[in-house]
Amino acid sequence: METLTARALTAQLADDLGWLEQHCREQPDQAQAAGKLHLAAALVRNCIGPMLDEQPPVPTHVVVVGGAGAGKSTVANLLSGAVTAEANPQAGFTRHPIAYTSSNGPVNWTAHAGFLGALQLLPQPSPSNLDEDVYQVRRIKADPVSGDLLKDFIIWDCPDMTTWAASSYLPRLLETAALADILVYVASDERYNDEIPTQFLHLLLQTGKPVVVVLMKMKESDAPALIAHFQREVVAHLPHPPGGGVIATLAVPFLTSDQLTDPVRQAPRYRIPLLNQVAVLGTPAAAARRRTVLGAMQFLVHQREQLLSVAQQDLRALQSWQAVVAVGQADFEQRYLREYLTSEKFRGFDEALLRLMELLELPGIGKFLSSTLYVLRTPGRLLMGAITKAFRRPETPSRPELPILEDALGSWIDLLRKEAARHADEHGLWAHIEAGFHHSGLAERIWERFQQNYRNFQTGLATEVDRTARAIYEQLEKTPALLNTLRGSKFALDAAAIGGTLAAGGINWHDFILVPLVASLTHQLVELLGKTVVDAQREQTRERQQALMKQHLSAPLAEWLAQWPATGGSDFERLQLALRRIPTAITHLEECVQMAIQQKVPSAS
Ligand SMILES: Nc1nc2c(ncn2[C@@H]2O[C@H](COP(=O)(O)OP(=O)(O)O)[C@@H](O)[C@H]2O)c(=O)[nH]1
Ligand SMILES: [Mg+2]
Repeated sequence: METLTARALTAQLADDLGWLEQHCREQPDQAQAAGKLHLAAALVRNCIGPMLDEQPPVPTHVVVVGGAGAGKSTVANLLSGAVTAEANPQAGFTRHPIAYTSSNGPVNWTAHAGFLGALQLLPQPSPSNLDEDVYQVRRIKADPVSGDLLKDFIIWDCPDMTTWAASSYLPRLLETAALADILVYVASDERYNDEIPTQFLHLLLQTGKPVVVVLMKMKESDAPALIAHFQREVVAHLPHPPGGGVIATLAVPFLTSDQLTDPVRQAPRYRIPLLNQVAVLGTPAAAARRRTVLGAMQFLVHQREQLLSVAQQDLRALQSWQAVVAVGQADFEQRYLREYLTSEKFRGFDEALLRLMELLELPGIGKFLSSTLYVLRTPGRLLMGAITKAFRRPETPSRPELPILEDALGSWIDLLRKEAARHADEHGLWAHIEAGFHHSGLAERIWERFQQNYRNFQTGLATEVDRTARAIYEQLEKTPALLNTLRGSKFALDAAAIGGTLAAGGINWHDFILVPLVASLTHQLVELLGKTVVDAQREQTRERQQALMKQHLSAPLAEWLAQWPATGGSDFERLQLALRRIPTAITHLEECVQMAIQQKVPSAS
């Protein structure tokens, strides 16, 4: 179960990193970042995966890398002790990785699932210049003089480090370099400081692997000076992670053709120091492998942000799309408020106002008194009514809601379409959206969404308005004490005003005008208070309706639009999946590695 989980995890992480690498290669100026992603995926496949899968630490992998014509194949021969690597003056002759191992060395080490990623094991020996996604294993008979280094070591000869561009052999080189427990970096006298190989070396050193540098083809007398120079000019500027870094710089001066054809017997002076370095770094094998795996893990942890940063352009494009969606949304909501809500009357509230006034009239004997007052108020009421009517502005009939929303949506869609066309050549995401409008009926789908959401909005709204209007008088009905106080106050106000008017002037002919007028005024006052309460509720409802529209209609639509480019199996959906999964997978993998290493420590020591 544990193994299965770890295996699934490494497979998924390698897959996500691989996807990101491909995505990265489709963008300009990202070749180096793509290389780094390939290396990361290859470390997961070739170092971490096998270790979690209980693969034994033997054989130890020694990988020879360097620039074109530097002498890699020559060094591979020095190490293996057999002249089987085709040293060739033609640059880029070696096109796929070739492993050299003893004929009685370990078997089955290639069997691990995912070993060397896309590279297939060639079933029969082939020339090194076969330009395919393959690797081959050449078995060498042990030489009595050279000893049998190859019994526990595999020596890998690799394609050249010449470019970051996605030439077919760059991924093959990175895949094999990731496998290394020990790296041998070869540079020739005349090109020891070439930019591209040095950049590769810089990257590879970040994996914590130990590197042995071999400088080739100088005059023997120049060797010490060249070594010093290389250390000062190159090594000093390279990373030195714990356990890794450039461990030694060796010189192999220009060899004679005899030495080239029989390095074991003719060039032991140069061969033995090299073998010693490799043997020291590779023994014990378990410690070497632990260093490889920990280094790979550290690489993933430290480079996590950088690995994901290749998606920055995509995220920026997605954010700018989302900003355009938000501008459209704000505009849509504004139009609804301006063109519809502001002039909407909420007729339900006028009814609520009537009910409220009715409630304030006194029941029983009070009703008689109220009726008297009602009669008294008649002239005033008629007068006020006439005044109000005279001064009320004619009502402009408000436009129905749906056409306003449809117009607003139309402009929103126009904005999106226009922006998509404007930015289409800037980033694939915008091109994808433009294609969405042109070929996948994006506008129609927006309309469909809108209609669905509009129905939800209407249902939500009907219940809401009804509930608020009812709540106004239901609240009063439910609290009789408050209602009676209000009724009493209104009556007292009426009575006091009338009484006051009479007392002030004695009974006069003009009281017949004044008393009804005052009674009417107090009623108007109370009605105004009631109206204020109801109007405040009406205003709240306006705001509430705006909020409901946002909740049911514009916000879900905006959210759907904002995410649209990253749905429906698009590249951006895959991208987001990778971005989400990679960091957690790395954290999880780190725990697995720590656990596995702790379990292995007692048996290793
Ligand atoms: N005479 C001589 N030729 C060398 C030496 N090192 C490399 N070469 C030649 O330089 C060419 C490129 O070397 P090779 O090992 O194939 O480089 P690679 O492309 O890095 O694998 C070949 O023709 C080698 O024979 C050396 O020390 N002496
Ligand atoms: Mg070669």
